[in-house]
Amino acid sequence: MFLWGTATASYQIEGAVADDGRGLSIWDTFAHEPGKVKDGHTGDMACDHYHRWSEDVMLMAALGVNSYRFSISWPRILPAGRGAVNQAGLDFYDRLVDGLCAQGIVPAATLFHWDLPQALEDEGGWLARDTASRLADYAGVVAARLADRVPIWITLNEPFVHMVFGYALGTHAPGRTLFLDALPVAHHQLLGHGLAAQALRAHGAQRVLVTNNLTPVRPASSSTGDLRAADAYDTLHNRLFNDPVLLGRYPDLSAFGVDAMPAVRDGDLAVIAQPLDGLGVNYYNPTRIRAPGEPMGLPFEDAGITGHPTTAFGWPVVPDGLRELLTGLKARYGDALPPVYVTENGCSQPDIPGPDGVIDDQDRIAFLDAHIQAVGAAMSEGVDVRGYYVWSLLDNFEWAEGYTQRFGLVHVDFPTQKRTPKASYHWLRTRITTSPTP
Ligand code: GBH
Repeated sequence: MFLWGTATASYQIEGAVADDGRGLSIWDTFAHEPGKVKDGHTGDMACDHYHRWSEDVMLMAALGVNSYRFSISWPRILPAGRGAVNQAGLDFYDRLVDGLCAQGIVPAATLFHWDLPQALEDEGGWLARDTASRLADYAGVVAARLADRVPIWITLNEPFVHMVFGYALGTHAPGRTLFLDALPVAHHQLLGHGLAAQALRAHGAQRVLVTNNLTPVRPASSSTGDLRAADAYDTLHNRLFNDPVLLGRYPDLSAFGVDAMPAVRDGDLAVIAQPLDGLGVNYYNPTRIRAPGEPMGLPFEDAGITGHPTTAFGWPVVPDGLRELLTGLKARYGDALPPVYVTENGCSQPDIPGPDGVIDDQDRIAFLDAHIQAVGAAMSEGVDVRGYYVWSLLDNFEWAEGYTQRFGLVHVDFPTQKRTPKASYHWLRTRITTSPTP
């Protein structure tokens, strides 16, 4: 059965940040620091999903999806990041999972979607090797309670984006600006993935995945300089996170003046590269890269994709990039590529109310239609794709953009928390029921 789903993440929808013993995450800290998030928005209330989860499950049931990808808030389960387990936090996910199962919706749980317990950040966050072991402990705790009903587990969401935005550039929590010194964050997350995968399996998880944010990289021209730059970017964005997991080795980082991946110890790669049941792929857009104008900095420069429409966020809309990405994975990894799950794809669009008051998000419909067709094309070219999840079910807290970017199939009026399905929601229901595969 092909999995059609919607995806969300804990800090982006739950709110209830002080309820039932939840601890602080790095996003609570970051969002409350003036100037970090647009308009001073925070996830304090978000979509109030913590209290409105059953309404949200019914929205999914009526949409007709057969799977739901959500993330578990680590500081709800382990308020201090380690040690004492907060049963009330586990109870929340227990209720949610039962509610999903009652509607025939397969739960797919992500362990880490960027909301690290603040207590672990105080001990170094992902710069500290110990955080990898803490992720594994947390994985064991949640799987012991939920793996009897949650068949699909995703260890990490987009470790590239967390490293770059959180630790290299500082535009996301925890707001560090370490540039290339952030590389240990990649290794420690990947080690955490491997250790958590072992813990999940030990507690009965059926399918263990890791989700990477991937982008097909297009050189701006066929000049040697542009080709070399594109290769360097591909190495940093894609291969740094795929190769260790799928091939058991890091790519050559010499273009970055790095002769060996830092923080790696004997045996780590064997832990990272244990068999996976699927690769989660989040796709938003391709990247066009040229040689750097200035030779001292990074070995690439973003040339920008031109000649395509853009979303409200300014991201180019290139559906064929998803086919290119999926077939490219198959070409590069061959039999080492496990089944692929598109664990996020979607776009932001401003509200355009139609005559009946329903948000008439035709651009989102066109976006989803074309990207689903791209998945279908990749499948007919031999890529084993098992699922497609729309980002996102609800308009939600879009990280540094606060509530200014709306990605939902369902509109949320934040002051009242009223949910109203958009035109795209109705379109997707028809699309899913008309044909069971992309
Ligand atoms: C995902 O990240 C996250 O998992 C999710 O939490 C988030 O809400 C969602 O996507 C929407 O943002 O500068 O034009 O080349 C997405 C990571 C990183 C993808 C920046 C697009 C740049 C586009 N994004 N990237 S562009």
